Amino acid sequence: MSFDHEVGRRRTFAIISHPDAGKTTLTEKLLLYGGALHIAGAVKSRKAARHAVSDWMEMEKEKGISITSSVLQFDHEERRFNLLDTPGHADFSEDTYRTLAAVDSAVMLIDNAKGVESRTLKLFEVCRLRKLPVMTMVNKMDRPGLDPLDLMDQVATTLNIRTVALNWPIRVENEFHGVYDRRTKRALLYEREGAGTDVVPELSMTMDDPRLAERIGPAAVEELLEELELLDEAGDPWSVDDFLAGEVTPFFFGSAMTNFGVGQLLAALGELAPSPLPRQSVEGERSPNDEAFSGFIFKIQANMNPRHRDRIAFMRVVSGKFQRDMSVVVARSNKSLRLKKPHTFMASERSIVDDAHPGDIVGLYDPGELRLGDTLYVGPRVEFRGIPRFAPEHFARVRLKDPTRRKHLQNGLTQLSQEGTIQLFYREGLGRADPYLGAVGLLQFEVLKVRLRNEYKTQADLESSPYTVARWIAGEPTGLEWLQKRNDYLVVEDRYGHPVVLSATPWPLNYALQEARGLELLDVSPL
Ligand SMILES: Nc1nc2c(ncn2[C@@H]2O[C@H](COP(=O)(O)OP(=O)(O)OP(=O)(O)O)[C@@H](O)[C@H]2O)c(=O)[nH]1
Ligand SMILES: [Mg+2]
Repeated sequence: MSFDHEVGRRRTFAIISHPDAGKTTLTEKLLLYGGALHIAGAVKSRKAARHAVSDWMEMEKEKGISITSSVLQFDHEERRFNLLDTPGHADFSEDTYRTLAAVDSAVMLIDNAKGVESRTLKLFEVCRLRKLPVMTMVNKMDRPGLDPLDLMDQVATTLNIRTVALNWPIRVENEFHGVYDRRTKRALLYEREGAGTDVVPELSMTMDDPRLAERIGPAAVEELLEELELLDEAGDPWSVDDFLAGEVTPFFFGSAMTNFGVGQLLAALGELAPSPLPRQSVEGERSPNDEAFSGFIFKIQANMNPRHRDRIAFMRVVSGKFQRDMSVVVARSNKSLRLKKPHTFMASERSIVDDAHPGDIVGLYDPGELRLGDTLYVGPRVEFRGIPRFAPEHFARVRLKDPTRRKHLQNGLTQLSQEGTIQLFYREGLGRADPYLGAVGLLQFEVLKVRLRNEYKTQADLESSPYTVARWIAGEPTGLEWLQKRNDYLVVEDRYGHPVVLSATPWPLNYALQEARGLELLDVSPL
């Protein structure tokens, strides 16, 4: 297969939504329909011995929520998919934002009974900033919910984007029978069999097929025809270009739990979602078809597999061909690094890869040389813009129960902060001892404690601290000097030595902005 063909057949996308809309369930079902899984394990069913493939972390299995994003690669028909399942919980939004930097499109899930929720809005805004094309899947159609037209209207008005239904639900009195595919003009009726662990049998037919009326009744067929006519007349026309430009989102209706509509979504992803896109770098645009290899790190995860205590850096290939054992340059440090034993992923299962193409996500063994946002390249220098950190809103200090474990604690804090689990802020004159821990959401602290205990055998208590605001200090040096001269402002440093000011309320910072000449305060870390 030629290089260009390899690039063209790849689809790299993330699934995003408010918590509990069904991302992990849909992920499993896409794998099932993609032929990568034989039996889908029930998400959150505690009795079942199997757990969702992408919720692999101990705490995820216990709580039934996703805490960290998962990478899954599979082939289906002509395509190679790189799917990233993201956590919906706001406390883990930094992880989700990083993941969105690595994909070319997103599937936004909406719970049919709830419509657009707070996280839906936030995540959609990030997609818009990154100009990502977004497909919308209305999930849980097996249960009663809002009117499909109202849902489309809600998305259009609250998210300010045009909507076009590419399939339409066939429902009679809240019983979900299947979908009408508006592009092929065929009705797909599913058999209600089993619990969604296998691909469900489906019947495809034209609208005048007598089997349709037999199944849902002639009155329901009439009603469906009217709805479809209304969509044809009043709805926006479908345009792939508008979708790729982020101006319109196609709608799909389905039920990840019963597998209804999952096959259609997968087919649409293969057909409509963009193949790998160029990326902006300091040196200009880098096209996937460029021969020189480049990629960037968007996620670092230590101890994924308790049997291998190692750190994996997840790289998105941007251009050129990646090969096992190749030597690359790390743009930040200018150091050369040999990439031994690279992996592809099926959540926590990994297998060694010999090569990879633009769009692929590769897991690299990180000997401690890599950071979030790092660019790796071969040939002419290229540096992609890094991945920002968000200002924490919760702060704590660590109280160690057993002082002999101090080294392990330091080690754990450093590694986990490099992954982005928490952020560390150091005080002047104290070196790296006793840092402030910062988190965007409180659950991050819970994850930290559990991981310190399980992975670093360190029992630590967290003592919360009164700070709620952190701002990176930028602008003229006079601004920083003004803050440092006063003893009522706490100035600390992040891992890279950038000065940061912490405060219990926003007011003192507003005052400083008025008084300190040349001071700028940022709520996202400078790159
Ligand atoms: N009735 C119904 N329930 C569903 C459907 N899809 C998912 N669920 C249920 O919704 C709950 C949440 O599903 P998950 O797949 O864990 O949701 P998620 O979006 O991954 O959640 P987070 O990762 O924690 O944000 C589970 O109890 C699922 O069984 C569906 O199509 N119909
Ligand atoms: Mg999940």
